[in-house]
Amino acid sequence: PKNLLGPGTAVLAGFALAVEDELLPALQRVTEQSPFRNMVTPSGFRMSVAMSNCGELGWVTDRTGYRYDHFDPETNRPWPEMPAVFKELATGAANEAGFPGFNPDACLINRYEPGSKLSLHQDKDERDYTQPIVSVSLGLSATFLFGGLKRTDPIQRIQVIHGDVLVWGGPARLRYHGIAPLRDGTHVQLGPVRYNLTFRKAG
Ligand code: MD5
Ligand code: FE
Repeated sequence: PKNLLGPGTAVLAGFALAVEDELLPALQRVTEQSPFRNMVTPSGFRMSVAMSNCGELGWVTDRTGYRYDHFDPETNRPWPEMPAVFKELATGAANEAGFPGFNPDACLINRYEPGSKLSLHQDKDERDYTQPIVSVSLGLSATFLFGGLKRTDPIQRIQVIHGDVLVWGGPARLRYHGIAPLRDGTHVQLGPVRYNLTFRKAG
């Protein structure tokens, strides 16, 4: 795998395509059980990215803060189980990137529509920063913003397309990152939308 983004990163171009026929129906089943919603940040802004989760723990935000929770606050039920095809894709990608034994307990599902964005941030709500994060891009392409360990470090931009899998671990785990506003478009299979599956060991 290439680590053109620096130590601890891997870009596995098209890695998810081999399982897309199982992945897309599984995504549909999960989000029928826990539908997409636009959550509110602690400062009171509604996010332009709509989210759901599967697995033992789900990432949530509301006026009280960010956290991982066993329950979906919209359905008051546990998050849907992580489909086997999701987990196997994530562990396979982590392994390929040099992180054997990755055992994700959380999968955040982000849905971007044209104009949706994710501002520059670090992922700091997890317990163990030695565990990598695996990100699967589906649908419309996006510009991934990749900074450094400080907010003011220079930003690299890379395009991520349907089927790409990125892995972040070790020295890259706490790098700032974000997604530029999604451009207009329609994906042949998924329509005017980008999905990102973000696998983490949260607990
Ligand atoms: C996305 N999601 O495309 C991205 C993919 C999020 C989020 O950022 O927090 O939901 S995950 C990209 C990522 C994770 C951890 C570290 C780094 C990038 N990194 O060091 O650049 O919806
Ligand atoms: Fe993030």
